[in-house]
Amino acid sequence: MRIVILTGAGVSAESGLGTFRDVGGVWDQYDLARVATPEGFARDRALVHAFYNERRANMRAARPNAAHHALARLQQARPGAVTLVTQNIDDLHLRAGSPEVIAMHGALDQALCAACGHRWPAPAVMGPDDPCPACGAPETRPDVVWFGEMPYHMERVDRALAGADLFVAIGTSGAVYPAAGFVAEAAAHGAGTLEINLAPSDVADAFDRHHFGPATQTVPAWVA
Ligand code: BJW
Repeated sequence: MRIVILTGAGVSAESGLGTFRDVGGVWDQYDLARVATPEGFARDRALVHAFYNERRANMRAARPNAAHHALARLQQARPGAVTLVTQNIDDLHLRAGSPEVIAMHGALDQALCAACGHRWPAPAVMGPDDPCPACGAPETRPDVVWFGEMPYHMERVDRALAGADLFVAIGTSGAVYPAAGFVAEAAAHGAGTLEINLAPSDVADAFDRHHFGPATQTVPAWVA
């Protein structure tokens, strides 16, 4: 049985990291267009760095929860059979012991040079004038995927979806593409589909089955 699992912000919510679209979520506090688009970065780099510096500090203070640990156990128990794709830029799946994670929206702990494409471990605090250690250009940005940019590792994800027997989405609202389209893609290739979420997502109707409730309860119960 080949399983593809997609996770979103809901899986890290009970670790204290805010979701985006829930009431009081990140997009209630920040204007998405200013902090999560290339145009926003071009307009005010200091603001965007401050946004990600704060989230990096929150990530480093957070701990993986029972849902991250359950998914790591599942991957360890079925070597090579479970593809874990996350939209999250936190490192909680890796810290829970997941052997492999496809981070399609990038990683908070990586810096990227917009001039030469060099990547390196992000310091705790990044600023608009930080030079790239490879080319020296002051074009440092967080290595994350903003609206209008191409998510990472899509060929790998598409291959996994085409070969999946089961697709499971956990803690994601189904509001952002291409991830929101994975359920249809997997189903078109014959996979069964399961949504695990606090409440029905925007694409809930596309799933065969649902488990609703907090991830720290529903995910360990599903994995067991
Ligand atoms: C719990 C819980 C608990 C709470 N237990 N559950 C029109 C149609 C189709 C597409 C487009 C369109 N117009 C524009 C587009 C494209 C655009 C898009 O989708 N826009 C939409 C707004 C419509 N997408 C893009 O631009 C993407 N790129 C792209 O499409 O490139 C072209 C291309 C790709 C592939 C093939 C061909 C072409 C890039 C998207 C980049 C998203 N970036 C962000 C920010 C950067 C990273 C960061 O700062 O963190 O990524 S946006 C933000 O949303 C973040 C997340 O990864 C992403 C998804 O959010 P998520 O994880 O679903 O969180 P929430 O808050 O929305 O939901 C949380 C869920 O958890 C809820 O359901 C809760 O109920 C639940 N929950 N507590 C279990 N305890």
